[in-house]
Amino acid sequence: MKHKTVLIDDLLISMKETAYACGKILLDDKLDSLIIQEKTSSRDVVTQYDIAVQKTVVETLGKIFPNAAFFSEECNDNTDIMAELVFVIDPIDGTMNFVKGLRHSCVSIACFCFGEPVVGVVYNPYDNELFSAAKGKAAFLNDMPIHVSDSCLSDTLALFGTSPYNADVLNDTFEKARLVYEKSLDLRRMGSAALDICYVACGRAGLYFEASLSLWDYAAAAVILTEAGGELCDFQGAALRLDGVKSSVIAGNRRTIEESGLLL
Ligand code: LIP
Repeated sequence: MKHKTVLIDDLLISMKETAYACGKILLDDKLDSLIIQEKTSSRDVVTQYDIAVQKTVVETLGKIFPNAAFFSEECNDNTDIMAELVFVIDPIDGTMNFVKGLRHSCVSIACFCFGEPVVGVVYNPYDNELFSAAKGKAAFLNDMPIHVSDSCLSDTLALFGTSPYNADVLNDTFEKARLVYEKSLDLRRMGSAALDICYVACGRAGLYFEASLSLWDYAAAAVILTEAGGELCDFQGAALRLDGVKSSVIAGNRRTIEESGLLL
């Protein structure tokens, strides 16, 4: 058991240091020399900065933990998510915000042990805010403890995502957005799922939802929200998928999730 505790502490320290280093890459952006490549559509792009951050994470953590595997938005071929040590990476969550200079993006790094998420780190370099958590050890923002709001939905802001990579969920998303808008103080679409979930974790918002997300979008923030006393489920009320298949996501406290009317 001690070995596992030491490993978890080592993971947390190394992941935080790596996230800080990657934050410097985002801050050093030369937006006038961006190389933007389309992936599945004009809404789904990757830049040289995504690749540079991913390379930094893989090289840094791979040197410290040589037996680790990596499952990243920009490179996830044949990674066994059930392996002993897997880092799940979104090099830049909020890529379109980054491309447009909207300065609301983050580096998201999760660590899975045998398929169980045990450490999450989400770093927004623009605000110098590092959200972190290790399973069973509470959640922190810049090393200060955080906890979800215990307010009812009508007293909180709600956040959502538009799943721009999946046009099939467009109508359903905006029907849900209206439903939640009418039950909350107001609605925000900020553009980074990981930061949205972390904002719920620290009580800035009471609820977040999005119809279709990849594991790397929510893996790290899910550890942080859970350790901050929050809950996550999919639109059917089931536990989020951790096998790499896309999932819908609702994040909040039990009360706001039930009050939202989002559960099918
Ligand atoms: C993005 C999410 C966002 C979602 C987009 C995309 P990316 O992550 O943070 O909330 O709406 O579809 O998944 O692609 O910028 O890492």
